[in-house]
Parts: sequence; C-alpha cells; structure tokens
Amino acid sequence: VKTLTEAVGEVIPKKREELAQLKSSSADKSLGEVKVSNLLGGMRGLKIMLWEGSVLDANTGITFHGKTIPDCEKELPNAKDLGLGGKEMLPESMLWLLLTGNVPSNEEVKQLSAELAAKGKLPSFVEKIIDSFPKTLHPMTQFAAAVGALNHDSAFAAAYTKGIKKTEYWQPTLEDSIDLVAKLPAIAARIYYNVFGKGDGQQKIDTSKDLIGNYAEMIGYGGNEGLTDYLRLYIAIHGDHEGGNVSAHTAHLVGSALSDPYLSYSAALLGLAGPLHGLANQEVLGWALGMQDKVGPNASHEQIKEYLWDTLKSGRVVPGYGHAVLRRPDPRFTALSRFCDDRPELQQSSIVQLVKKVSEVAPGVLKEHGKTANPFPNVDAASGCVLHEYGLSEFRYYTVIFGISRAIGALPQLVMDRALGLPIERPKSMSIAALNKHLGNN
Ligand code: FAM
Repeated sequence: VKTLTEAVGEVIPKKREELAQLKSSSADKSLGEVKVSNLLGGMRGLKIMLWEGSVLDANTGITFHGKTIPDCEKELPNAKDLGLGGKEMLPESMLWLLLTGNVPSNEEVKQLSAELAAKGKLPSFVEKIIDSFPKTLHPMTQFAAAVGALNHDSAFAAAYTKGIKKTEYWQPTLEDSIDLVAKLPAIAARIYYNVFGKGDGQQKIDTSKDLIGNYAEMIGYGGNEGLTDYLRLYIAIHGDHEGGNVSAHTAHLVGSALSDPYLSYSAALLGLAGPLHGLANQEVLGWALGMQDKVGPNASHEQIKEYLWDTLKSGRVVPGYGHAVLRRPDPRFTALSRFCDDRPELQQSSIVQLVKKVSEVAPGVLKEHGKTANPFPNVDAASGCVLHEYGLSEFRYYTVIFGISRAIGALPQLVMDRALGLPIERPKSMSIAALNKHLGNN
C-alpha cells in the first residue's frame, strides 16, 4: 500500500511540467484588468494566486480537483467503508485527494489514519504552554499559539538551516504538514478540557481509529456516533475553499517567506479567528439561540422575519448569510442539511429545525434589504446548531473545529508552493496620493 508521501512524490513531476508549460506558452497573456475598485475592494475578483486543491464557482460552489461535494460523498472512502461506525467521508480521504488529485483506496486511507495516530501526541512542552493559558483567553488564540510553538521541531526549519536544495523543500514541508494535521486534534482537545472541563485532555490515541474517532474520544464524545460522524463530514468539507479566503491566503502568504508549516498555519488560524471569517459559526449559534429565547422553539415564519429585520435595522449582519464569491446557497450548507435530514435525532431538534426555517425566510428578507450580493446561507448557517444539539454547546470553541479542518486545505497548497518553487508574495500597494498621480487626477 502506497503512503501519502509516496503518492505526493509521484504527482510532483507532472505538476512541475504543467507549470513549466504554462510559463513558456502563456506568461505574457492577460487575466483581466485591475481597476481602482479592485484595489479599494479587498482585491475581489482579481485572478492573482495559484491554488491547486480546489476552485470556487460563484454559482455551482466548490470543487476539489474537479469533484463536487456530492461526488466526494460518493467516491471518497468513508467511515462505513472502513468499518468505523458512521458513514461520512473521512477528512483523511479529503487530505489525500487535495494533495494528490487522486481518490485513495480504503487501504491507503487506513494506513494514513494509522500514520496520523502514531504522530498525534504533543510534546510535553506544548501541553505545558496550553496549560499555562488563562481560561478566559479565546480558544482560537490558544490554538494559534500552540501550533506556532510546534515549530520548535520543524523538519523544514531544520533542513533549511542545514542548507537543503530548493527542489527538495517540499519533502520536509510535507513531513511537517502531516505531523501538524496529526497533532491538531490533541491541541484542540487539551484546550477544550482546560477551558470547558470536558473530555480529559489526555492523549489517548488509538492507532486503529481514524483521526476524528480519536478526536471525539479525547473531547469526551467517543460514544456519540452522530457527533463523531458529523465532525468527519464537517472537517472534510470545511478543508478547502480555494486560495483567496483569509485563512488559506494567510497560510500561503506567510509560507511564501519560507516560514515553516507550523508558523504559516498558526498565522492562518489567527485570520480564521475573525468574525467575518471562521468566527461566524460561533456568531450564528448565539444569534439563533437568542431568537429561540425571544420567540420560543416553534417560531413562525412571520416571527423569524421580524427577528431578521430587527438584526438588520440595528446595523448588524445576519451571521451565516452572504459570501464574497458565492451567489447561490453554499453546497457545504446543503451537505450539512442533508446530514440533518438523514439523522432522526436531528429532526426532533428545535434549534436544528429553527435554523432550517431561517434558511427559508432569510434570503427573501436579505433581498428586500438590498445590500447583500448573496442573500443565501453559507456553510456556517448550519454548522453550529448540529454541534449544539449533540451536546457540544460551547460555541466559543466552534472555530477551533474549523481550524482543525482548514489545515487539510491550506497545508497541501504549501507543499505545492514548495514543489513548484513559487516565489515570495509581494504585491504592489499604492497610496491615495500615488493613485491620484498615476490616474492624472488633480
Ligand atoms: N447581513 C447583512 N448585511 C450583509 C450581509 C449579511 N449577512 N452580508 C453582506 N452584507 C452587507 C455588507 O455588510 C455590505 O454592506 P456595506 O456596503 O454597508 O459595507 C454589503 O452587504 C455588501 O457586501 P457583500 O459584497 O455582499 O459581501 P462581502 O463580500 O463584502 O462580505 C461576508 C462577505 C461573508 C463577509 C458577508 O456576507 C458577511 O458579513 N456575512 C455575515 C458573516 C458570515 O456569515 N461570515 C461567514 C463567511 C463564511 F463563509 C466563512 O468564512 N466561514
């Protein structure tokens, strides 16, 4: 059975060849013009980054090496295929797909799970760092700090200091990346224990379990098959959403300075911690529970509409709605809704049902409000209520789960950046005065 490292090694020559061809055939071709509105508008729409794992279409949503989420649900080895209890795709399968462009076999995924389990334990100094944080420090800040500290043992940093050849950079980058994916659950579980007192924070990692089976065990939900399976799906589909979102772009940008994967991903986590990005999932649940408190568990469409208008009139955004690129309901939202429809216990849940009703009412209200370019639900409209229903109710923790996931998308690109020898990022910035001068404005 092939290891992930061997599988990546096999695809790199072809990728290098494709890049060389693109450079020689098309280096001078235009990808569109840059307008002042692009510069002032968060660089929206500018095609300025190479990102191999996934492409986001405004209408059809995300594809991972050309595969939609339903394709992945059909083709990627899942919990049932591996006899793990549950039936959702495994994040390990998604990691393999993102790194290689190929669907792994059941045996390859099983071997990868065992490799991750074997590398999953944290060094004791990292445990001590996490234990020293005040409980009141946001879990995402703790997460980013612990991930950054793992750079102490970075294979890439050590190899670079020794003077490794540029063409070989990708190898220790991949080694660090696999090591980091393996250790994220133990960091996240230790934070959960310290801040919320759930699970035992001990690193009881079983090599016969998958990454999320071990994570669920460490946070005290080992016996909860529904939650464990939900976490598999959630973590698999939150992994990659092309390169321009804040967390993915940050990993790529910081990595372009040849900062190792721990440093690059630590920075990405700090971006994920912002309320317009990853923190939205914690915001949605607080907002939905607030609505439930106000209008009761069986809110009518009319009451929901009123609550939505109250939010908008008070100048706040409706969390979980809108997207910088998507102009349709997010297929990740659809996948999580499908999960809810599949599980009888979630059909009884008042919060899950309320969130579903909101998704029927909010697009109309947001259209009438008239500001949002995309009035449809994004992934975070649904992600938190399921966790809450299964008892994982500490919503200050939710973005940490997103943070376990995003590594599965951001780190493969970092490996590719090194394999393709991409340069340090350095876009040109301009001041208002310089812009006016350039444009001939008085
Ligand atoms: N509720 C109310 N107003 C909204 C809105 C929403 N959900 N989404 C966008 N708008 C407003 C936005 O604030 C802006 O108003 P101003 O002109 O007054 O600044 C206007 O509509 C145009 O914004 P846009 O072009 O539609 O969106 P952006 O591309 O600027 O921003 C989001 C995209 C996601 C940051 C934005 O839609 C938002 O704030 N949504 C709520 C927070 C959220 O759900 N974030 C999660 C994103 C997610 F997919 C993830 O990262 N996990």
